[in-house]
Formats: sequence, structure tokens, C-alpha cells
Amino acid sequence: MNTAYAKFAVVGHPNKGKSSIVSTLAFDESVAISPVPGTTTRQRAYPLRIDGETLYELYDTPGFQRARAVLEWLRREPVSADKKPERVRQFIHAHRRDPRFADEIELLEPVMNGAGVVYVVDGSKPYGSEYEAEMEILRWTGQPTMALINLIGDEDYVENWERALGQYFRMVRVFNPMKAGFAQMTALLESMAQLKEAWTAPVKHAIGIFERYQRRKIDDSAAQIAELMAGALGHIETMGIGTGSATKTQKERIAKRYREALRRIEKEAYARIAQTWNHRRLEPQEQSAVFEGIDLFSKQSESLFGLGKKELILTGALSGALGGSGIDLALGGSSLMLGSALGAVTGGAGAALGFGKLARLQVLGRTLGSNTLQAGPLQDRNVPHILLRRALYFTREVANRPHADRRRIRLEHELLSRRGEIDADTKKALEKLHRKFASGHPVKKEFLQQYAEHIRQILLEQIPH
Ligand SMILES: Nc1nc2c(ncn2[C@@H]2O[C@H](COP(=O)(O)OP(=O)(O)OP(=O)(O)O)[C@@H](O)[C@H]2O)c(=O)[nH]1
Ligand SMILES: [Mg+2]
Repeated sequence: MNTAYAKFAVVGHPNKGKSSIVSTLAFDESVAISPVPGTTTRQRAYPLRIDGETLYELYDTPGFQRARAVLEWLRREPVSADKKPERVRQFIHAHRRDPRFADEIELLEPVMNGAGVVYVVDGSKPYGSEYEAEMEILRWTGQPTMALINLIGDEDYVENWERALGQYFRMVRVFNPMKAGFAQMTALLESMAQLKEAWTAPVKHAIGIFERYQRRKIDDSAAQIAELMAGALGHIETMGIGTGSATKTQKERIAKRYREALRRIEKEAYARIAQTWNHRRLEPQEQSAVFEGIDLFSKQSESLFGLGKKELILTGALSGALGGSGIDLALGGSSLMLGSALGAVTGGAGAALGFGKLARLQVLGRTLGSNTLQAGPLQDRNVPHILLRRALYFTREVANRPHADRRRIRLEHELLSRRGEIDADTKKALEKLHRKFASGHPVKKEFLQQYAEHIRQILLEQIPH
């Protein structure tokens, strides 16, 4: 093999998380993972490519099915240690068309073609001697090998496993593909770099690129959030209304369209952020797919993401909103402004120029014999915070999610409470920019950049890099 990058074949017993490990380490959500043993039936290489450069390649392979029979065959003739890899090649050659050993051939081939061995076990299941044939075969390949202990269930037999694995493998590490974050991944790569001297430099190089890539994804997400905010806050919806003034029905219709537009802007931004983190599968297909039914304009979203009363006063977001919502505040409900503002919008109760408190609503002068009803830009000062906090939450979840984890992103109170709070100065600076985004004038690039820079600082605190 004269390729500069390292190759690793992930092997082991069926259903131990081999494919999960490949998925996480290759940032690839297309790797088939399932609770059914025997899901992977063919070897397949998953390269990690960044900017067109292949950093390393991982082979997903089927699990061992007949390790004892293979070992028996290998041992059938006396073989000196230096001839053992050759004996494994003979085995492959002799059984290439033998369906009984289809899985073994698939998993041994990449190893004999020069891939390092990553042997995966489940540390939540007790160690048993039935694994010894597998480990022995891997020793026969003569390739550099390491073992990963994955903890699939709750029980912990890691110590027993370490004792056994240590006798067969140069390196033994615990690695959980469902929970691994950036730090665990780089630590594992550091270990993998030690497996073979020729791989040390390429894998270390890969780690460097990996770290820069992480930073760039954070930068890109910050810019995407800034664009989401400017787009949503400045959004204007228009509707022709004939020659008269706007009717209640027309106001209701535009209010609905306005809210739908904001939801769409949010959804599209999430799709871009998900893509930035190679999580295309998490792109929201429908609104409910993102936050499991927690709509942007729901009270639940407001109480989870909106500013508390104290914060609203601190950031000045209350000014201008108190008028119509004094009662809500007085009652101390968490519904705060949004509920009443939306009530005004959906009920179409706002005066022609008032549009409740959510967004500006006005009838523009006659063009071509028709008046135009215009909704937007946003007026409510809490909605931007709700939008922003939802976006930060979504970004952090996507960024910290290993690719083996295929669950949808859920809102969990527990996770939310761990969110980093935005400090008061930043909040104030963001508020100021929110006003510029919602001014009705085109947004200057420098304001977008300022906003993105604030977001970048927040993300840097919340996403390991
Ligand atoms: N909770 C938890 N589940 C895991 C973990 N790793 C794997 N799983 C689950 O275990 C099952 C098997 O995972 P796979 O990655 O498909 O295992 P495999 O070794 O590739 O399986 P085969 O291809 O069938 O040999 C899947 O349902 C995974 O979601 C883990 O670290 N934690
Ligand atoms: Mg598999």
C-alpha cells in the first residue's frame, strides 16, 4: 500500500457496534446500523474526506461467524510465526467462494490488504473464551491491532475485558460511539496514530485538520445563525387587498402567512446548520421533525427559550411590549408577551397599523389599482431571543452528536438547563443588532458580521474544539 493515509478495519463479533464506530469516526450517517445481528454483510470503506483530502479510511465489516472453524483450518498445518500471515492469505484464497466463510473472507480481506485492526467488543457483556478464536485469528494476520471496548448496555465488565484483551492487543481503549464527543474522538485518533510508525504522521496530520475543521464548522454555524436572525427579523410578507382597507380575514391570512414564513426561515437555517455538521439526516423534513412538535410560536417554546421577566427588563426587551400585555405580566404567567401578541395577531384584533405586538402591519398605498397589506418586520422583542436560543440549542445538539446516534433531536429540559447563559453585555449587543435587523432597512454586512462574531464566541463556549 503506498497511500499516505491510514486504513483501519473495524472487526469483531456481530452486533457489537462496529458499524456505529465506523459511522462516528468517519462522520458518516449512511453507515447501516441496527439491533439485528448480521446487519453488515460486506466489507466497505468509509473514508473521512475533508476539503477533498482523505484523512483516513475505515472499513466496516461483517462480524465473525465461524472463528473456531477458521482457526482450526489455519492450524491444520504447522506454521512458524513468520508464515502465519501467509497462511491467512491461503485461507482467503481457498475459501473465496465458500458461503460458510463469506463473512470471514469479507472481514479478513481488508486486513490482509494492509488495514490496521480495530477489534470491537461489548464491555457490558461478560468476557468469554469464545472470543479467543477471533483474537487469535487477528494475531495471525500480522497486522497492527488494537481493541475498543464499547459499552452498549448498563453492566460493566471492562476490567475483565481489559485483562483478556491486553494479552492479544497492543492497545486497549474504551470508546463509546454513541456518546463520543470531539475530545474522545481526537484521543482515540491519537492512539490509532501509535499503532504503526508509518501512520503516525498521517494520523497526526489528520487530527490537525480535524481540529481546524471543527473550528470552521463553528464559524459557519455562527454565520448561519446570524443570517437566520437577520432573515427572520427583517422578513416582510405582502398581500394584495384590492382597493379598500384590510378586512379582518385578510389580516388573519397575512398573519398566518407571516408566521409560516418565519417557521420556514428557521427550518431552512437548521437544514444548513445540520449540513455544516454532516448531519443531513437530521435536516428537518417537517417542522415537527426538528423539535418534536415544539413549534416556534408555541407557549412551550416561549417558556423554554424565551427570556424570563427579569431578563426582559434587563435587556430592555419589555419596552414597547408592555402596552398590550400588562395583564399577562401582572399575572406572572410564563406566557409573557408572546401569547398575547399572538392572540392579537391570530385574532386579527390589531388595528390596521398595529398588528398586535408581533410584527408591523400596514396598508401600503395604491399600486396598479390595488392596495398592499404588509406584515413585518418583526416587532416583538422576545421572539428574537426565542429564535436565537432555539438555534443555539439546535446547533449545539447537532455539533455534539456522533454520527452513530440516529435519534432525532429532542428538547429535553435537562439539556436546556445546562445551556450556557449569554452574558448581559452580549445580550445587550445582540438586542441592538436585533433592532437593526428589524428596522425595515437592508441589513449592512458589518452588522451581520458583528452578530456572527458574538454567536461564534457563544458557540466556542458550548461546543468543544
Ligand atoms: N446504547 C448503545 N447502543 C449501541 C452502542 N453501540 C452500538 N449500539 C447499538 O447496538 C446495535 C448494533 O450496532 P451496530 O453498529 O449495527 O453493530 P455491528 O457490530 O456493526 O453489527 P453487525 O453489522 O450486525 O455485525 C445497534 O442497535 C446500535 O444502535 C453504544 O455505544 N451504546
Ligand atoms: Mg455492522
